[in-house]
Amino acid sequence: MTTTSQPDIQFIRGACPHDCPDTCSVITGVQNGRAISFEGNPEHPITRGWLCAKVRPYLDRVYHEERLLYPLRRTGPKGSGMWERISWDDALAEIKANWERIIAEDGAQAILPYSYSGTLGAVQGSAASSRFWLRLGATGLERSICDAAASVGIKATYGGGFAPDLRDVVDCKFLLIWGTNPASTSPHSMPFIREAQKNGCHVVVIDPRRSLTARSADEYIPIKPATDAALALGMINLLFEEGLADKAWLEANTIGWRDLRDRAAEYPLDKAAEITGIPAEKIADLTRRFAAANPAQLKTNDGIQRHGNSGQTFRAVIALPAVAGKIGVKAGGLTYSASGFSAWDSDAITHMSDAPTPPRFVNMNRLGAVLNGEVAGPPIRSLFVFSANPATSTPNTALILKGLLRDDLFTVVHEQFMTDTALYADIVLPATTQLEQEDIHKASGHRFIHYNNQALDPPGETVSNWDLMRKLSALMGFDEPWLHLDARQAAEEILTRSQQSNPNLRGICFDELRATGVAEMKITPGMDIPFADGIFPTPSGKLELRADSLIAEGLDPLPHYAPPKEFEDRPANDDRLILISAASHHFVSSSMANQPKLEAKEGLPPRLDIHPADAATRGISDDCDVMIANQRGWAVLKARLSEETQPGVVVAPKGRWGQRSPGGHGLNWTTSDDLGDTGRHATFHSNLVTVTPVER
Ligand SMILES: Nc1nc2c(c(=O)[nH]1)N[C@H]1C(S)=C(S)[C@@H](COP(=O)(O)OP(=O)(O)OC[C@H]3O[C@@H](n4cnc5c(=O)[nH]c(N)nc54)[C@H](O)[C@@H]3O)O[C@H]1N2
Ligand SMILES: Nc1nc2c(c(=O)[nH]1)N[C@H]1C(S)=C(S)[C@@H](COP(=O)(O)OP(=O)(O)OC[C@H]3O[C@@H](n4cnc5c(=O)[nH]c(N)nc54)[C@H](O)[C@@H]3O)O[C@H]1N2
Ligand code: SF4
Ligand SMILES: [Mo]
Repeated sequence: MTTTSQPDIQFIRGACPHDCPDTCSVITGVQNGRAISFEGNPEHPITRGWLCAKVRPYLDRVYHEERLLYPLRRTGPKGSGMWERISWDDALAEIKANWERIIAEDGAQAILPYSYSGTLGAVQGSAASSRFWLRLGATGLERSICDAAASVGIKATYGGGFAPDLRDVVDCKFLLIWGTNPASTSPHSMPFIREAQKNGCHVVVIDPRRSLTARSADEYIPIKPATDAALALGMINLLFEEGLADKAWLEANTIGWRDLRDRAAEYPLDKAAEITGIPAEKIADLTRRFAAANPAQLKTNDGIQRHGNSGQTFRAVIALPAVAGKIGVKAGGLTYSASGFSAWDSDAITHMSDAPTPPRFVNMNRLGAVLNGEVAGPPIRSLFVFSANPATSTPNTALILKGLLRDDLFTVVHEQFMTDTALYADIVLPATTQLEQEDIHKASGHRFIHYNNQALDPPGETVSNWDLMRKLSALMGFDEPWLHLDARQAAEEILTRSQQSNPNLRGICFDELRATGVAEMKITPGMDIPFADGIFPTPSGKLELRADSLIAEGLDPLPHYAPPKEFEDRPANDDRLILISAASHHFVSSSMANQPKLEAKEGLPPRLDIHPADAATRGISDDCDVMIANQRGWAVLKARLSEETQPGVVVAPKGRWGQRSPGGHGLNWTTSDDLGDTGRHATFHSNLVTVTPVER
């Protein structure tokens, strides 16, 4: 049922597992047990038959000669890269012996599982990251590296992520793309945006640097990093001052609009202009045009979430379309995430009601600090990493490596490749790719549910995340059935139980989903156009422009602008520049960054974009090696003089591996592990570095 046959080729329907709003539907052609083609599903209304630059060559990844195929045990000092092949039985026995000793002395809380975005599947990602670890009683992980600032803001304000249908964008007349770069990070939204442009839509991008998306927009507005709250509040103030705010809609559908109006009054145009670096007339003009257009939409995502002040910034930005009266209109409103439509039942994923509450939590952004003792109670004595590469992707690399080098830390890494993190493990376990495992997927960018059928036998002795959790459950003597279901049973359980709590999922038949690989949700009437029914799943049932739910967490219930800690009180002669390390075009975080063709396409050697004015004062010329540095660490890149960034801001994409970079240092040697203002979120882009030429 799951295959369509040609003479001797089977076509298996699957889903892209990566952290990307598009969640493409993919079809793998398999002949004699080997994948010979990998393509986007032509019938899928969002995928439309094509895949992005990074995942199109997925078979290069699957058949990469450096795939890890067998368990390994460290034989030299930590990080030395000296290994011996061992059997799965020996690997598991060693894990068991270490864990039993640690648990006897300090309890299972001394064990920390660290996983994140390797796969976003409900089984291989979410269930594998929760069930066994809850049952074990391990330390819990605050999963705050990516969308924590926005999660707090969207829930407090709108009640959840309910974006307009991506396909409706074609009818939008004014699209404000704010702090996101979909041309790289959600490429399947671009054809819809282009069609809108053909239909007369005016597309504006607000970003500190001219991103790939900005290059094809109708208008690009550069902004000083982390000042977006001042811009949004300045615009909101003008809407009220000029009678452009939709007061009737605000009165009927929101709480706190008068408080927000009063707060916004603290941001007159001149002040907003001074803070953001955008001329006052430009802000006024943008505000008036956004207000006048219908339907008009604001599209935002992660770029504005990576600063110390992002929680309040995000709240200010998402208030704008509400004040302008754009919500509840087809093709208008706010696009952040569509995840709210497809929410899985959290207990169906985790079985937390059947397991003990985690004894404590640590914040994943603070991994380095945590491994070096920043934890209440006994230290972390065993770290288990899977679906993540913290030695590349988590901030403050130097501190993480110091922790990973601890002799008394027992580290296991389950991986497809010998990543910067796996290099420091005591035991490395080989992991499957998406073609070798089964899973069910929802999407954050659209309204389709996908099934990933297994296309290939696992190579060597590779094991999926979920099967590894089943092995670990058996190893530790846990016999609850919910730990031992196979992946298909777990997927079916998750869908079936979620259908009880989420009506949007009810029309989906599991067997049909497996057969076709795709099912469209039937959205509850009234929410098809988000909030057209005027019902918001917030405590008040209204859109909360003043979110009193935040007061309990010690937060300002109204958005405001304050600079991130990293940028406060900068001396007049401070010559440091702000480093923005947003998404690359050819990798997903650090995944794919070891595929030579993609690495070359992204650019070798890795570049740092610097404005010619900043380069001149530092004696930096095009192609010269430069060191970026601060109190946390350094990395070396090749300078590219570019007017696509602004003075004061340097740009280099995230994801390059340390082991493939000069001196073994990637960018995150410089990034801060300070936590942001709400959601204890990551602050990668609030990063001041000196930039100096280096001799090589
Ligand atoms: N090709 C590719 N796609 C990816 C990823 C990848 O690594 N590569 N990563 C995936 C993941 S994990 C995520 S979370 C998403 C991220 O996807 P996006 O939402 O696009 O986030 P970023 O690329 O981090 O940043 C987007 C833009 O925000 C800008 N920005 C930075 N600071 C500010 C600011 O203060 N104000 C404003 N207005 N803009 C700012 C950056 O310059 C950048 O152009 O993409 C996913 N998709
Ligand atoms: N400087 C800077 N750093 C950033 C960001 C930034 O904007 N700037 N963005 C941050 C963001 S948004 C995110 S989401 C994080 C992402 O950080 P991570 O979640 O650590 O993502 P990756 O670095 O891609 O590492 C994922 C690893 O999982 C492995 N993997 C893939 N599939 C599987 C599987 O099925 N099983 C197992 N066991 N392993 C698998 C891959 O080989 C890869 O090594 O990075 C953050 N890092
Ligand atoms: S990374 Fe995104 S665009 Fe690329 S194939 Fe996966 S879901 Fe599609
Ligand atoms: Mo992310």
